[in-house]
This record gives sequence, structure tokens and C-alpha cells, in this order.
Amino acid sequence: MQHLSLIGAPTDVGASVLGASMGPDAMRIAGIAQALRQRGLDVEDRGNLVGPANPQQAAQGGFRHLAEVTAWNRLVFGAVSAELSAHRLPLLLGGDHCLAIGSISAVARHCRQAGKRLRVLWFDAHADANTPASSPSGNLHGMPVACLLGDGPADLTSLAGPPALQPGALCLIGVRSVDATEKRYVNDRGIEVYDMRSIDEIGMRTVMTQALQCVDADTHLHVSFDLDCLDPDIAPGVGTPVRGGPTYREMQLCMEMLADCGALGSVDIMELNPALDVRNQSAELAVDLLESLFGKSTLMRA
Ligand code: 4U7
Ligand code: MN
Ligand code: MN
Ligand code: MN
Repeated sequence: MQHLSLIGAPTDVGASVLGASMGPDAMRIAGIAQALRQRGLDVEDRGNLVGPANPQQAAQGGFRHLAEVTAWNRLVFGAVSAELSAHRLPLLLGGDHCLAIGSISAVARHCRQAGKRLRVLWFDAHADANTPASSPSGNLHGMPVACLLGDGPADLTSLAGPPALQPGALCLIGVRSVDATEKRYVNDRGIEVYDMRSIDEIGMRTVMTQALQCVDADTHLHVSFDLDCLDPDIAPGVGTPVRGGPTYREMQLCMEMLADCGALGSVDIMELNPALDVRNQSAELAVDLLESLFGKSTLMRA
């Protein structure tokens, strides 16, 4: 039996649009724990972390709310580390995407200790690869990729000691809104990217086959899922929607292929904003996709 722990991180300190702080409870209301238990998983809901409030201040020195973002990421780092040590799969319920710094830093340290190779698939409409120098907004939810690669404020880049990720460990999927400086950042480092054009051209099946090519029995696969990756027609409940994302069927296939690879070790499900949602449909979609990620398929397969 697979053991899974839900960790709620109810904050929007890394974003400018308020409301992602309500994401964890909206996913609970959509029945996340029950749905995963029905998949035969042992699910513990650890409740919500308690961190600093959103001070809603302007950027200082290139960042907004660096102290609060750091405090929240330390909490996430501790909570994710505890679950990994207990051999449980941490499922982080966001909260804005800056919190992936804490969760992936914890996963990276765990992989170093366990001698596992880390592979991170980052599903997002955005590249999240701004640095304080390049960020147009100062919002830290636009910087986690750079922070995890070691480019950002020391408080956030050194949570796990050395930088959490090497560029080759990372793969961005679903990208369609990238700032010019981010484009250069991602290309200069040779980061693997499947943007919407590549999904259009080669299809989600080939994208996922290639993205999972290096995954083997010694790999810990981390999925960091920003719900704005999905087309806003099906997932309107996000703070930074961008039209032209993957369809329901494309994302189902993607989740089923991830389930089949058998290497899933940790998950972030981020940026759900119930204040912008329509009758909780984006939360329900998130739960539906998670069911597929944890092995629900239409028919029995050999
Ligand atoms: B999310 C943005 F400028 N790039 O840095 C920025 F377009 O976690 C958006 O993917 C960031 O939702 C979006 O502020 C962050 C902007
Ligand atoms: Mn995004
Ligand atoms: Mn993001
Ligand atoms: Mn967003």
C-alpha cells in the first residue's frame, strides 16, 4: 500500500492576486482525501501549516514579501522532509507556487541522502524562471525555478544546502507565457522545455514519453503542478490564467502516463484560487487529475 500525506500551505504571499490561500480547503471540499482513499491509498491529512499573514506590501530590493516567503518555505521544507523520512509521499496543497522552493528543496536533500536521482516535471503556463533582477513584478511565485537552480536570495536558494536542482533534472511542460529574460535564462541553461507549440506539434503522448525517458528504478519523480498549466476554459480558478493550455483529455493522458512510470515520489498541486473559480470546478478537476495520477484509469490494462 502506498502511504500519502496531504500538507496544506494556505498562503498567497508569493503572488499579487490574492486567494490562493484558500486553495487547500477548496481541494478538501472537492473530496481529495476520500477520492485518493478510494484508489486504495492510505491517506493522512496533516491539516494546514500556520505561517505569517500576507502583508500586501510593495517590492523591496526586487522582491515582495521575502521574509514571509522564506518563513512559509521553511515550514514547507520541514513538513515535506518529515513525510519523506517516514516513507510517505508528500502531496503539497497550495498555496502559491513559491512554495515549491521548500518542497523541492526537501525532496532534493532526501534524494541526496537516499542516493536517488531526482527528476522534476514542472507543469505550468509560465517558466517561473525570473530572478530578482529580471522579475517584472517582484512576485516570488514567478521565481521558484531560478531559486531552485541557485539563482535568487540566499535564504531561498540554500534551504537544502547546495542548490536543489541541476538544469538537467528539470523539465518544463505546458509553457506559453515567458518573459524575454526568462527565455534567455531557460535556453542558456539548456533546460528541457515542452511548450504548447511542441504539445501541438508532437502531441502529449510523445512529450511525456520523452520527458520520462530518463526515469528508471532509481529515480524519484517530483511533479510540480501549477493549475494555470491547464486551459482556463476548464480551470478558471487561478490567479494568472493564460489561454491555450492543454485540454482535459491531454492532461488525463499525461497523468495516466505518469502513473504508469511508477516512479512518483512527491507532488505539489499549486495556485488554485477559489475566489476566481466557478462552483469549485477547478478544485474538482484537480482531484479528478490526481485520481489518474494515482492510478485510476478507465479500463483495466495489462
Ligand atoms: B506562476 C510573471 F511577469 N512571469 O514573474 C512574473 F508574467 O507560479 C508571472 O507560474 C509569474 O503562476 C506567474 O510575475 C507565476 C509575469
Ligand atoms: Mn503559472
Ligand atoms: Mn507556477
Ligand atoms: Mn499562477
